[in-house]
Amino acid sequence: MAEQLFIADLHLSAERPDTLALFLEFITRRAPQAEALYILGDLFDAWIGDDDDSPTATQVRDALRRLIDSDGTTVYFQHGNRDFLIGDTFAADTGVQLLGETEVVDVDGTPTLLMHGDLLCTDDVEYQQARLMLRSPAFVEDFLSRPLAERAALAADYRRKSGEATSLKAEDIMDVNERTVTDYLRHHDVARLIHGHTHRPDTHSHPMRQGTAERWVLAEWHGNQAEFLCATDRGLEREVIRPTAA
Ligand SMILES: [Mn+2]
Repeated sequence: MAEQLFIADLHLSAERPDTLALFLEFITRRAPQAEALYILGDLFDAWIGDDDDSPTATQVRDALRRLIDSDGTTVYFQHGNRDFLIGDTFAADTGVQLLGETEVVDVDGTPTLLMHGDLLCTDDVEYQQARLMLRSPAFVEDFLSRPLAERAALAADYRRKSGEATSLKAEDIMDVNERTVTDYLRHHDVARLIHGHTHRPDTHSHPMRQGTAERWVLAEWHGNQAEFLCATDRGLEREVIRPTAA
């Protein structure tokens, strides 16, 4: 049966060449076997605009384009908090289809809610306020109107100042609020949620009014090992990719 793959929190950047190499391996070796690849945000450690012509941005764009054009895998992209500025130009350049911040898709026959995950962390009031400010049209318009080099410097400065932004450790990211999780599940009338962001890979059960809902949390990527989810007619399974010996 056709496979659907789910990944999140790769945090690709020039500072993590091993993770970039493993992602490129995943895209050329594993992803072509799947019908669909869902990238649930934070593919990049920072995205400063679709005109970014850095080697990392270019390599990722080219790899996604090849996967979609040559191998026929459909690729969906949901924004993370690091790469929420990915826009229509990136989608046109690569062929990926941009998703909204909540999307319900059929995963092996089960309606499944897909989210990046940061919206679930409602106990982090400071973060949610910063999130609103960073995504306001006025902030985005002003930021994108600046020269590429200035945007790169501003993004680096922001990452230095923000604790979460410099660390991949789960303890530096607040976990989800249980009540918020069940509110989203109920609102979308689903019994399964897949998300990333918290760097706490696990599978949770949430008691609902009717039955129990599953919450699958994706792992963050590292250069020596990365975990992703694969859906087939056997259900959802975790799978690991490691670099092939050089
Ligand atoms: Mn995130």
